[in-house]
Amino acid sequence: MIEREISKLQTATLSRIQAATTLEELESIRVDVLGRKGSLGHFSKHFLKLTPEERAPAGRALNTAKEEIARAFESKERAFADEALRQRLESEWIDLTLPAWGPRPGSLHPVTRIQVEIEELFSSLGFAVLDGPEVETEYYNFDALNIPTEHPARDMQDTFWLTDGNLLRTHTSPVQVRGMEKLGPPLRMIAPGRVFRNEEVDPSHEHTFYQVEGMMVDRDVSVAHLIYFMQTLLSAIFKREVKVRLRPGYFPFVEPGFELDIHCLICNGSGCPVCKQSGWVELLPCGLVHPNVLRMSSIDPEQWGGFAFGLGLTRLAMMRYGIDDIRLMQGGDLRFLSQF
Ligand code: FA5
Repeated sequence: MIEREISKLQTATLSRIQAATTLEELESIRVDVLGRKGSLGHFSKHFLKLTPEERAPAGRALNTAKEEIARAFESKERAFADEALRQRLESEWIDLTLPAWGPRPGSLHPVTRIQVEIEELFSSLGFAVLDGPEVETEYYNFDALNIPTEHPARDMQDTFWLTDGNLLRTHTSPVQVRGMEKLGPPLRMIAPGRVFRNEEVDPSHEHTFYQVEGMMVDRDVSVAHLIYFMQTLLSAIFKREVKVRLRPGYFPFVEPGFELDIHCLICNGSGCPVCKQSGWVELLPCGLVHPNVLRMSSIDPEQWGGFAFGLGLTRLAMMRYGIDDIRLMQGGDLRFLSQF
């Protein structure tokens, strides 16, 4: 029976189509079955040998087989096309809702943060914020501050001398002199900046660190003014009660001179490498401006008086943030810096 043969071929072809895994495979099945010399065409040739009664059901079976097989090809091709599209979409997929890469946001260095706070505080108290050069002349760094060439105070600060006779400033105090020369009395100024000393580096000493110079020149300025401004400064920075002590200190450009020390906030006074086991950190030398210094800047000490201070800004930042080694400050380690 030819119908049975056709039906067998139909079933076999449908399962070959079903099992095909590539378009090429499908194409070769098409050639095998529907091609000019394909198996279905082979049946058509046999039709001539059939009786008219046999021909009608055989023709129907052949048409059904052709239709079924054509439908199976079509649906398999669609499945291949769908799969190809799915794979392409998957490989080209991007999530447009993800944040863009962009540069990583930075943050202000702890020293800069405190510097900005101090500048804002003193500006609100009527102080000008001045800047001065990091490469200074010997005159501004020493002579104009009552530190003559032979004075032992020059040995207190190991200096980086430049070959042209200038130096890297060892403190921000030269800006006092520049401020007095430029603005004259009455004067309220601060001068934050970087200073350099040829020192042995340890947990509390750097060769490059920051200070804030402060100066007020007016009539009848006394130690009471000095203490008031120092207390205002420290309570604004620490936002809590901090223990301080004032002891006599010698600086040729102030008379009397003081050292204001802060109770070590790293160890709470019990002793650590930052406070050199003493419980106190030297933070803020200060005093009343020496008459010679006023005179050198053409200010009459009979008419005017003043106070000055030189705050160790890097050490202040260490106390504020509990940083126990000054070398971290300029080490450039992002693990440290990204905490601020
Ligand atoms: C001076 O530099 C004076 N010009 C300060 C001054 C100004 C006194 C005005 C009186 C009137 P001194 O050398 O002590 O003083 O330094 C001031 C502060 O800088 C110190 O209290 C300390 O907090 C900080 N400091 C000094 N040396 C270092 C260092 N190597 N590393 C980090 N901080 C330092």
